Amino acid sequence: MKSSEMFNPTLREVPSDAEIVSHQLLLRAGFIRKTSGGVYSYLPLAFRVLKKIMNIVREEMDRAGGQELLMPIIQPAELWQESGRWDVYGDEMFRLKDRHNRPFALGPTHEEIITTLVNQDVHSYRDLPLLLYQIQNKYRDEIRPRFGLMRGREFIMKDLYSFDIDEDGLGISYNKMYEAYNRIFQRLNLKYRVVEADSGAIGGNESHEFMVLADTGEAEIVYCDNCNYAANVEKAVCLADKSSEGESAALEPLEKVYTPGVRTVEDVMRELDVPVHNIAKTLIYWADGQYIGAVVRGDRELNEIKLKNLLGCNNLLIADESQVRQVLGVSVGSLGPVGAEFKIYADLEIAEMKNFVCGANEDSYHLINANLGRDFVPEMIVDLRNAVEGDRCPVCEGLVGTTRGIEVGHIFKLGTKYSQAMKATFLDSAGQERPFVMGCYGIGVSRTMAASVEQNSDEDGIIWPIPIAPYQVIIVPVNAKKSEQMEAACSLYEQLAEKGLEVILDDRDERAGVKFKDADLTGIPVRITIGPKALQDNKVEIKKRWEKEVFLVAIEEAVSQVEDILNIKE
Ligand code: 9G3
Repeated sequence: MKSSEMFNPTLREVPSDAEIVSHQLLLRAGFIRKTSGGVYSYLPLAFRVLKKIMNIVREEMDRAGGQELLMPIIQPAELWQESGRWDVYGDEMFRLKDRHNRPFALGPTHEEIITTLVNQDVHSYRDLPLLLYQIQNKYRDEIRPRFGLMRGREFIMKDLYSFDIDEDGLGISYNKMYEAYNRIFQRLNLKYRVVEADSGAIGGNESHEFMVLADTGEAEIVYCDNCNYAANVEKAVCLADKSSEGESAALEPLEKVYTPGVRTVEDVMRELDVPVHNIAKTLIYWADGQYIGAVVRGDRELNEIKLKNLLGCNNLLIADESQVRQVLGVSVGSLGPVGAEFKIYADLEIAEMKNFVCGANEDSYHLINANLGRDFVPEMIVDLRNAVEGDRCPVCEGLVGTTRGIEVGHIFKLGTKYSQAMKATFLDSAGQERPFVMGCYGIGVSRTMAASVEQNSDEDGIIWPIPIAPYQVIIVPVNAKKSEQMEAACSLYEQLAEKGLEVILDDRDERAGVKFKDADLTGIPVRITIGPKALQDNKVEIKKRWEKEVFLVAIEEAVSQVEDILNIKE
């Protein structure tokens, strides 16, 4: 492809709303353009990258026994009503009506469609297991689409669904996908980590996420280098702290103290001169129609996912200042578990604390020397907080660290949640009717492209890994007007193309500096420069995008040198 003929509109300035490097560089280098908030056009270079990612995904899905199909984007409401999910997702679903006023959604995912499809045509255990997948656009009306391709409202997903006879079969299908995903992310040259994950609203009981390691990732990962435990912070288990075990500090008498203007944990620390680990923080939630209180140590973050799973509720909303005032007649800064009129759930650490400070459920007052058991009895004492760096690993009790990641893959054991709700059954070997045992497995294809840029760039632009680079080689004649340079460039171009390589010839009448800058920005792995001086000695210059140095090679050697770099052998 000649640069002069390419649709590759680059930008000098980074649009101000592009916060992360992948968004900035994909825009600047002319890979994507915003069509609407969270909705992007993939320009030719991006589409080449996407096709390469899709092909790697496809190869590994096929190798694992998957069969590719393509389901509709337009999905009738009835199927979602059958599964009970039509009313679960609210405004996140793009909803539309046809001319007869019948309701539809733009597919956010395809559990309902595939379950219906398989139920219609699969009747016997002999037809199982079945692994079906597609690669397709998905639609989710995110409240805040952001970070370019990371959180779009339209995005490309590979979704595979497994159908098995029983849990053992599901285990086998799940492991196949686990292995296939590892192969995919290795082939994509990504630095990633597999972590235990919460299944969320989708249901089921085992789930792993594949996280590309990046500081800009939205997910927080808790990991242990001692034993390899790794989990999303949403899921990471916190152990009860045993450090104070055996200590039997005397329980001091509970006392109410006047604390005007004291609202935050910091205020309490300062005004009452207590360390933060001796303060209990109480948060009020509206949980499916009732108020409940959750208590964690002053310096801890409450983990809403743990609380939600514990309560088994659909809707969990924190009560704000005005709701707390209205319902409990007290400011949020004075909330506490002692004498509370609602159920209290206490974090494990609260049970270990002695003589702590908490709100008195009365404006301008706190309690000192509060103790769980003596002064209040919670509904439950459970792990409710977010894990932090330095916590004990729940597996080996070593110290955990934390890091950030971009979720590019997520696999779930669904069990029979969808097949039961949708009455999707088969006949087992004894002629018994049984629901399919299902799993679902997703890869964010467009997000994976962005994640790759997030991990592979420098101050000059993108550095595409060879397996997904839009083109592998760019040839830059220093002066396109000089016929001997252009002739050498064209000859090399033909030879490389003959070898099946994907090559750009920068034939533009631009200064060499401009062409080098664009080649760097675009991230093409290998650059061949043809300049007047080297050409006199029959030499050209080769540069790898990920190294600073250039080296000269004889022009007849150039093709085999490039092949070596790209590691393509006949
Ligand atoms: C919805 C909306 C948003 C959603 C869902 C449904 C997330 C929804 C979970 C999944 C799970 C798996 C197939 C491939 C692997 C992942 N957001 N999820 O079900 F209606 Cl609006 O999509 N799906």
